Amino acid sequence: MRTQVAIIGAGPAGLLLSRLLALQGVDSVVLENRSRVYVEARIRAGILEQHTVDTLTDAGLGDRLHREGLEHRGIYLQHPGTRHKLDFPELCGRTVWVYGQTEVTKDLIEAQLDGGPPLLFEVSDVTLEDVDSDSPRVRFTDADGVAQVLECDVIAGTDGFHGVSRPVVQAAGGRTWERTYPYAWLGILADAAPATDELIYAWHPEGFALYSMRSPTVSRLYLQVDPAEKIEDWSDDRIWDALDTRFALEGWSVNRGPVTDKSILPMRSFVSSPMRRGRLFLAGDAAHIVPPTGAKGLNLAVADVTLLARALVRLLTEKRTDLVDTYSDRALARVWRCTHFSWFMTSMLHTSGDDFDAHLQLSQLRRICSSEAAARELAENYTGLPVG
Ligand code: RFL
Ligand code: PHB
Repeated sequence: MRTQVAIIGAGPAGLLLSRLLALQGVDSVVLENRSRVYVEARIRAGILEQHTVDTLTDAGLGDRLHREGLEHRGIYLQHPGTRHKLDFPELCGRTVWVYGQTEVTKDLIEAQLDGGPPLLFEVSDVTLEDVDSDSPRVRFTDADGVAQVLECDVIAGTDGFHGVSRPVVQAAGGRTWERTYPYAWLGILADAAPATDELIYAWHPEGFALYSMRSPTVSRLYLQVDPAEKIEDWSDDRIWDALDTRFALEGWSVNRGPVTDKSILPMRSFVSSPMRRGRLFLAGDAAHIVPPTGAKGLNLAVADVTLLARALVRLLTEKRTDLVDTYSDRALARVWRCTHFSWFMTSMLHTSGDDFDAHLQLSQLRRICSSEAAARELAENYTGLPVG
């Protein structure tokens, strides 16, 4: 087998890269170690920045997004007794969209299987070879158990945090930075109409809570919990009671409904540099992880592959290396901005039990709710800065 770009991993980063390359006449093969059903069922991010929506739309993937997605013009920031709306169009002229990552992934897979480049599910034993040469290759075992070799010009490592690509880059030298936070998120999906028009980010002495949604009939809610908590210890009633406490506001209440999914997610920041070794390029969670408080993970993956697609088209069709040579630095500049913003939102909203911390957090929240300059800084970062 031969292709121009071998793409490891069919998450949003790998699938969108394949699509963007195909639109520019560059062929690729996507190798995914999970099944289609598994990949399409993973519940993850829910907020798309303006840039992400524009990129998907320009790539011909915007039909269902514009039909079923919900455009949001702001968020609420809450601390006990106060709920304040940040109006994004007023503050920075942009909006965000609520459209689940599961739906983005389904749209990408459907487009790929409908005449797009090959997408192979359930491959195993993926190994990358000769990435320092101009003709690297990928060995893998296909779904029928047959050993295969994929010769290529470039390998894109879009295989997420636990993939095989990052270790190959780091083996040639590089650095990683990691921060784990002393809290986790308990997330639920519920068949209940959201009781709010915009997302609510709520600071509370008992811990942070986030009110999000997937559709007019499905709510997505999160609670800050200790990372050692076991999901079995959280009955639906206990979760709803905690949500009632943390979102409490006079004359308003959380809408309850059947809980259809429940899990605990760890929170970490992680950055790996450089995002390139020879002809192997990393993008998305393979190179970086942010805690979800800034809603940045999926959007960063899309920003990376937007830069990478342009750089690879230039390399493979014009034989010019300028954009691939600067890819890692340009991508990392945005990665660090989003890493900072995600850390900032996380640090401002999650309680530690320390009273000094609590006073600093409340002071920062009041500042954002009373100063247009402070609110604009949050709005610009949340809705997404331009991709350079
Ligand atoms: P993905 O989505 O992890 O996709 C990587 C793909 O690579 C496959 N893979 C391999 N394939 C072949 N060979 C191998 N050796 C392979 N190893 C792995 C995997 O099966 C997978 O299909 O990375 P990508 O494309 O970079 O996309 C990034 C986003 O998925 C991610 O940033 C966000 O979902 C992060 N994230 C969240 N972000 C938010 O903004 N809000 C959230 O609420 C939110 N929740 C989450 C999340 C990430 C989670 N993970 C990764 C643990 C919840 C979870 C559980
Ligand atoms: C979600 O809807 O899953 C979501 C929204 C905003 C975040 C994180 C997750 O900051």
